[in-house]
Amino acid sequence: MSPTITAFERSPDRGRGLARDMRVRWTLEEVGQTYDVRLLSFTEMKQAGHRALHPFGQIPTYEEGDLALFETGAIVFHIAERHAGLLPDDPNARARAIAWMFAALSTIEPPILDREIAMLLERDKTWHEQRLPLIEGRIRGRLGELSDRLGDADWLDGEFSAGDLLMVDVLRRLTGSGLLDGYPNLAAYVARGEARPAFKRAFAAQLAVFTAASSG
Ligand code: GTB
Repeated sequence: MSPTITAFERSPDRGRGLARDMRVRWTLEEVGQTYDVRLLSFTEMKQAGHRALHPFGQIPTYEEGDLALFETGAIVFHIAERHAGLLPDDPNARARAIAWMFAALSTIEPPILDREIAMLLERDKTWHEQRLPLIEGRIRGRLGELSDRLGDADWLDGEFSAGDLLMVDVLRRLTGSGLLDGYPNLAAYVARGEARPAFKRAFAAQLAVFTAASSG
């Protein structure tokens, strides 16, 4: 049985694959698992039916038989655990790949998210001009450390893993900010992720939703 995920009926990112259903779609494509998508309006996301699946009224969710999950880290981990290809078999290598999943979501993503909030919701605040460089300084600090660790390797720890998938997806949120420009190895790392056939299929699928919504 194919799992069902939820996604924006009309994504505010205009089909650039920056909403968080993208990482779940990409994961499913990597492991060759077909899936269905239930599209939600902002109103529907906040209604009791969806909140039963997602306590915070957000997308994406993941339903598979009796199981309903929210939080993309948990969803990607669940899929990666049940299919071959995204987590190494060797127990230590597997633990390190999982550490990179956490690093993407709890060390790299938070300052990037702070910047998005600053740009989208705090531009009119008197302190916006002071706060933005502080946030961008924190992002650059993390990018520098990540860049040093990646060096000239293709992926963070051996073969491509769910850790790389989440890290690339998180770094893509800097698209258009210019912040990756100072780290050519990270820009190339993101490009390597985006060149994967599974990424391209996932990207095309989410873009098709936006294109259909815009032409309707
Ligand atoms: N920690 C959760 C997870 O990883 O699953 C976060 C889920 C989340 O933030 N979902 C967002 C959402 O539902 C969509 S992805 N927001 C609506 C709400 O909270 O009411 C965030 C997002 C939105 C838009 C863009 N964009 O326009 O570029 C990028 C990312």
